[in-house]
Amino acid sequence: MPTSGNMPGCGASMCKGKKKALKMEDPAVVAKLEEGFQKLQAASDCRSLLKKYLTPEVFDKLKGQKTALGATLLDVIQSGVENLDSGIGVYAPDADSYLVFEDLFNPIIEDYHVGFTKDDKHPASDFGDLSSFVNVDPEGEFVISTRVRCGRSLQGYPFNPCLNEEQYKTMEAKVSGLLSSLTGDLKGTYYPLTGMTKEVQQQLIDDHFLFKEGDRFLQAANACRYWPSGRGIYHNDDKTFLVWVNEEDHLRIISMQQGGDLGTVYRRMVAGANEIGNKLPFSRSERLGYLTFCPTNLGTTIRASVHIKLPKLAADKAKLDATAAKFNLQVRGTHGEHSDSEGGVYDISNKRRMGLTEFQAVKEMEQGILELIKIEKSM
Ligand code: ADP
Ligand code: DAR
Repeated sequence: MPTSGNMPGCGASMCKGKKKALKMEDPAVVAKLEEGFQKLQAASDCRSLLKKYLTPEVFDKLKGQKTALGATLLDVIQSGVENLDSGIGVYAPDADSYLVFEDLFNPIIEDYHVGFTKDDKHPASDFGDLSSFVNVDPEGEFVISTRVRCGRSLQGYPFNPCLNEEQYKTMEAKVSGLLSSLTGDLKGTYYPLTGMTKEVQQQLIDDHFLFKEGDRFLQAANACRYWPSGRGIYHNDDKTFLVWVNEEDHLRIISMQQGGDLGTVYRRMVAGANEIGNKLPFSRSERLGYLTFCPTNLGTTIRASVHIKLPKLAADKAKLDATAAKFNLQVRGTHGEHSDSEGGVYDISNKRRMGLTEFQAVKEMEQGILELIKIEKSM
């Protein structure tokens, strides 16, 4: 429910560049916004992009606006206000928020996506030559597993803060019905979170198949209401093809397997995304590419990662981070963002997702991982 209290309807996917700002006059929301802004201003140790780009001028310009669905600036910034240790600090409550609150989103997008300016346009989707990807670690010395995921939003539905329980359930029914028609390597079963035992759920999380629960950043963003209603996971028998339903995004389409065979993993994710996309209209912006709840996932929405051990490079974490950054790679802990490395295993993935094609993003990751392994071998 947007903070303005309006009951969300079905939000159309983003209009072609027209700003649809309405006047927001809810005094309770204005008061919370003023309080939140003062808190951000006072937080000298906050390093989020929200703090960096929510200047007094931008705040004054946006605080009185809302989208057609009733999403306000408070819906956008509340997670970053509550969690001052956020890296980004904002989420889009609906597709139109990227237009109505563009004075805040655009500089954040330009900063995170390495120079994707407000005048740039994300390229058409292009998965490229699927046969051109290699096994990044054929001898199996360093890479434990490889994963490629993309995010998708269903046209006609807003993002978490604007969804009601009925919509979560309708989306789950629509998606799980479609997934049941998948065949071959993609054939599998949908498991709703509702009714899943805690033991089964925890084992799926520990094995890196299922999303974690209780992410405080998502909770503060109003992304976990009615939990676990409408949420679940689909996977094939080998758990090499998985789909997350209504976690952070409407869909996360995931391919993963043991070892470093990036080509096989990528081809499976592309096949899954195409199969689902042929049956369900995805929400896509002419300028921003595929739309997602968090601006860090816009564009290709692709994160290609390896779980990898690089003991020599990782002996100096700062050096590992700096070396990875040279290849536009991001280093995370074993359980993804906001987690630590366990047993020397790091999750290393492409950082760039916007302003380049899916092929280029995964190729950048492939080349970067090959370079890291070469450096590790040379030490
Ligand atoms: P996202 O991929 O959407 O950013 P996370 O970073 O939270 O989400 O990762 C989701 C889950 O996927 C985590 O449990 C993480 O450990 C797991 N994961 C990510 N990369 C790999 C990989 N290469 N092999 C196995 N599990 C992985
Ligand atoms: N935790 C939020 C979001 C960062 C990007 N990760 C996502 N979208 N899962 C932050 O601002 O740090």
